[in-house]
Amino acid sequence: MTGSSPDGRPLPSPGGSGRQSGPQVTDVIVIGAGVAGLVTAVVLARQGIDTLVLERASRADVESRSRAGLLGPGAVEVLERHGLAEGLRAAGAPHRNCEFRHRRQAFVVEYAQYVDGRHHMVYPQQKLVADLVLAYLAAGGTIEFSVRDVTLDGLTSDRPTVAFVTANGEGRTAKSRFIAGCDGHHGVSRASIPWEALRCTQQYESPWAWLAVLAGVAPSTDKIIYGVSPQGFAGHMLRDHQTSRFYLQVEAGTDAAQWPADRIWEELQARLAVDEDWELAEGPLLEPPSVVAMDSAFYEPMRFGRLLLAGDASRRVPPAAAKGAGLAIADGETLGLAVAAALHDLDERPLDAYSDVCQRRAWLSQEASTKLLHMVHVEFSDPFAQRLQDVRLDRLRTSPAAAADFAEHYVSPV
Ligand code: RFL
Repeated sequence: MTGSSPDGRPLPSPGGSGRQSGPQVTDVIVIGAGVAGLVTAVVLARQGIDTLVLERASRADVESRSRAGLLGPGAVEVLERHGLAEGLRAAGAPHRNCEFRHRRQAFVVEYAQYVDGRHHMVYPQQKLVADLVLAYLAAGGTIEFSVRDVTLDGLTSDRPTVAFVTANGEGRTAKSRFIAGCDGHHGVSRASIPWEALRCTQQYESPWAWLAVLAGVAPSTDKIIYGVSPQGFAGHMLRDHQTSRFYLQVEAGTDAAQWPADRIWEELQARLAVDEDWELAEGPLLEPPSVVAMDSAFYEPMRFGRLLLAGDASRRVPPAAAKGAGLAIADGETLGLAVAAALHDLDERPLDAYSDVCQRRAWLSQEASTKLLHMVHVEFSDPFAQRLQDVRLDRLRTSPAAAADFAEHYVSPV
């Protein structure tokens, strides 16, 4: 197998799976070098399975794209099991409690104490992606970055194929035994499945969205803050010592351009304010704010012939409970082990169970997300819903049973 040079460009192959006139032949083609694709690829490559990863973005892009920061214990356990948690252990921060703010009063939920100490780690997703790329290359895997025009064919045959154009403009075709579709929610993999073969269960048009803001300022807190105020929800998340992530509840369809920095800080200051000595430090925005929809969608089954979907390619879970990356990591492990069983032991039972195993985890995570959204989002025109929200937050503050229930959702299954 070949690797990539440090800038991510493909190195020439000594033979076998590199550049050649006929189709390249490999065991598994993984489309997408996000967390789902890279965990799948590492699990496969470590088992000696010939694997080719095709990624649309450059290596520099995937290693600098800021997204998730909070990883639940289930995801961390997957990474530990495969020796992929070294960077996270060295530079990540444990996270065992979180703070709610409601009507200018703050209270902390020590959630880890209700779930045997299970807790999150704060570690930027792009750093994890960089760790996974290194681990995959060290296992002898091949990655082609900056590919384009990826098309899938023959998915119900024994030898599905993928055509693509390399970074230097060369058209290529690769044949494999399986294809792992890990190319995110708008990728080409799911779109290659005939629509009648997929069942989509979704919640259309959530009235809410989040304005996602990344600021170059040290967090003003050592724990995540979920702020509920008459102006709406505001979240203060942690990334690293110089970077903070903030979210503001906005109407779905909001144009992020209507939110210049001054307006963002004014609104964060108002929504996170408490009747105690606390200041929110402001800083420069590190990227233009974006609007993240709170819509949810699940596509089943996650298998069509020899194509298996994983991670965001098979669903969209709102980022409220910070489950998306964890689910993608867990899918990657399940997929890698199932394909390995099929190739090494001719045992297709794990592949047959793959979709159900992943869907169960995902729906549990959706339930956690839905509950948290109802806890923190303000229904401006519905006083009835607001009174119920008051009760929910009050119970969370005062009832150990309510806190334990929150904790279970917050840390499981990923
Ligand atoms: P990714 O990470 O989107 O990776 C897919 C990869 O596929 C590539 N690709 C293609 N490659 C080849 N050919 C094509 N045609 C391709 N089309 C796409 C893309 O370039 C990309 O590299 O999907 P994956 O691996 O399934 O991982 C999913 C997670 O990224 C996502 O669920 C999380 O980021 C969600 N999420 C969070 N999850 C958490 O667990 N904890 C969090 O704290 C958290 N915070 C967040 C989040 C998502 C956010 N956004 C951006 C919606 C915060 C935000 C703001």
